[in-house]
Amino acid sequence: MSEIVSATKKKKICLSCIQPTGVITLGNYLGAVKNWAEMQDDYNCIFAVADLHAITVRQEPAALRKNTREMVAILLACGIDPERSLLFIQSHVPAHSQLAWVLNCYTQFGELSRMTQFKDKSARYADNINAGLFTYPALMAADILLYQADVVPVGADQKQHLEITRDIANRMNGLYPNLFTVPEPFIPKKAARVMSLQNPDKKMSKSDPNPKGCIAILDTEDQIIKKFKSAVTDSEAQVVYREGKDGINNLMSIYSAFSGKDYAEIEKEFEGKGYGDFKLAVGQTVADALKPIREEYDRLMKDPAHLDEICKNGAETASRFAYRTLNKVYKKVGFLPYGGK
Ligand code: ATP
Ligand code: LTN
Repeated sequence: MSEIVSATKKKKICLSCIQPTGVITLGNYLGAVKNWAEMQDDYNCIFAVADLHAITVRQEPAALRKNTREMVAILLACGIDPERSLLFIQSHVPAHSQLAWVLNCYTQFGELSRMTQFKDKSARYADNINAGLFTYPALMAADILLYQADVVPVGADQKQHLEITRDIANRMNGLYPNLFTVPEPFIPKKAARVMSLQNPDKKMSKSDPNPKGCIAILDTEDQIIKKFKSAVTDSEAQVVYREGKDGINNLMSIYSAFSGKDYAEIEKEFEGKGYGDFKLAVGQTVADALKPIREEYDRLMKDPAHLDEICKNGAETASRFAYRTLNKVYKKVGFLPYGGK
């Protein structure tokens, strides 16, 4: 028994979050959520729905509420197990906003100005370049550092945000020793960046206005196969992974992530066959893999009270961990404790 306890104690902490901005895409699934589910045995996992981050882009309140609850059901349907992992909603644990403020004061304007996500999003939402969009990485750093996370599984697009988190942690540890664990990114080798099926030079994104380029995890088999059939490729008609063949490379990477086959095996499997056969095989493989998730999601959505209960329990436990770190930070930066002690 004591062996089991000490083995459990040694497990590293894994943390990640996702914004409730719509149904997750194949990109979110392969780049992030599928890995989260697989990490639950080896790590103490913490997952949150980042609703505070979502309002950096204008949200319709009723839609945000609906998307937040749906995201919880999606994560559960993808295999996140509340018996083994903490699952909660970011705004339910106020320590995230509280630590974010402190970290804002230890983050430089210059380093925030270099964030590519800020540049992309401020170009896309030019009429709402708000301060939250700019300081988004400080809130993300708070999410991670509050729980002293060792690893953060994310897609390749979040690498820069993890680097700034590490910089903030190191900077604060330099001033106040042993304050934070400096987290490592965990970025999958395959499908770390799934591209749009219509614009293979753009990442697949859940807020893409063109639904044809994007596979939503809850799409039906027919929708999935249709979207893969109309995926943009090239005129070479050869299934090989090579620079310049962005469309085919993307499909091969998706197929590889689901089938476990490497690129050489895939090239061999489709030697002498056209793109039509290949696209159909990828579409069918994806549809088969996503079907059980869709069915489980439908089942979970029939009982919203159960979803809310999971979030409440998750937030209560998360708060205990979070306030331990927040209190330590408040003390180190020099805030007089409440009650004077
Ligand atoms: P939005 O369109 O609202 O900005 P998004 O689709 O980019 O959303 P996020 O909520 O920002 O998704 O990201 C959730 C997780 O999915 C992150 O870990 C991110 O790195 C990963 N991710 C997002 N898009 C992709 C993609 N195309 N390929 C691989 N991983 C991705
Ligand atoms: N910024 C991330 C979502 C996110 C996150 C986090 C990821 C918010 N807080 C903490 C990892 C750890 C995104 O847009 N994908």
